[in-house]
Amino acid sequence: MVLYGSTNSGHSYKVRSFLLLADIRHEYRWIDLGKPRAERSPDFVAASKFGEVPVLLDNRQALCQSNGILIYLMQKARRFSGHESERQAILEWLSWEANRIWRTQTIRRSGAGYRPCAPCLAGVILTMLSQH
Ligand SMILES: N[C@@H](CCC(=O)N[C@@H](CS)C(=O)NCC(=O)O)C(=O)O
Repeated sequence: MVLYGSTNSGHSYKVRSFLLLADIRHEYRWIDLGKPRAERSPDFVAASKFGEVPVLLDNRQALCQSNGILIYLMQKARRFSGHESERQAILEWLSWEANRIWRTQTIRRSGAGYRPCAPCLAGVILTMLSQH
């Protein structure tokens, strides 16, 4: 597996955390979000449907959207999937969290005058995640 991600991205952080915690072998390819999208590595540009990280390559299949990737990994690796009675709660938490990240990013971007991916969520989200 190959994970395209960035240390400035909370969305990437979630997927990388899963891979590391579940001990899944993968290659991590760091994408410089400070570069214009067209100048990022051609393999990433080809794999990334929305031009964003994270993207997980598995058997030539390019998966995007962090929570979609988490659910894929959960099913494939049979890790962190919880008991059947907990599945709905897992989906609820993933949906709750996606909305929180989106809002935080939007607030940061508007504060930064809508520069493309203002040092993303780094400060805010990574700090938040590290505290839990
Ligand atoms: N909904 C997507 C959001 C991904 C996203 O916003 N990624 C940002 C980094 S945190 C990105 O790659 N931005 C690229 C850019 O702005 O050029 C997910 O959950 O994966």
